[in-house]
Amino acid sequence: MAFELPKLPYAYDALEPHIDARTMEIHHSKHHNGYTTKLNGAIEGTDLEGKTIENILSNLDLENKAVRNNGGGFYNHRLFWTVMSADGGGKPTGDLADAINASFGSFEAFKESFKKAAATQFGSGWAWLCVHEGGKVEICATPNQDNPLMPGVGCGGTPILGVDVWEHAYYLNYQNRRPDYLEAFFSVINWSEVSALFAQNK
Ligand code: MN3
Repeated sequence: MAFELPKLPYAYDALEPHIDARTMEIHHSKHHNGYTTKLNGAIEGTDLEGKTIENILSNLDLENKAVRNNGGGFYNHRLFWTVMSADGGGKPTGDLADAINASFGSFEAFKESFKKAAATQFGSGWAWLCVHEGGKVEICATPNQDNPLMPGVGCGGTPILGVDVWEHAYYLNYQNRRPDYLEAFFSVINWSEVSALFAQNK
């Protein structure tokens, strides 16, 4: 079974004005589609074919650049679409809110740390909120399409929130103003989905 580009769970314009429709369309139909196609090409006929993306990335040989870049790109964007929503924003509640308070002291302190990790990732990459076994949450950032599932990369654990800071994610609307894009991202975070991922992976 080859990997398939997942459908967006909303229309391209659903996240406006925070993330514009043109950016979403290009990002999903060109960038994510490209990673998916190249991932399938990279694993075809190898012993990685038929494995889950989580299994592939968790056991990745980092020297396998085609799978590292395109498998990471496939997984990262698949997560990214689901952690945003037209009726997102606000704050997490329940167990996730407790875990965030335990690690960072407050939601506001978490938000500042997350935005800082994303804003200071040099060049292209991602910032993550990850959950470890036992429920501790941690922030980290990774370059390019790396992610914390990859052995020895980032903070480990399972990503439950990620923000894409490649320029293709924001340049049309925000040009070089990455901090403005990050503030806008917080207006569309789907905390109910992030909470569900926390509960599944803690
Ligand atoms: Mn991207």
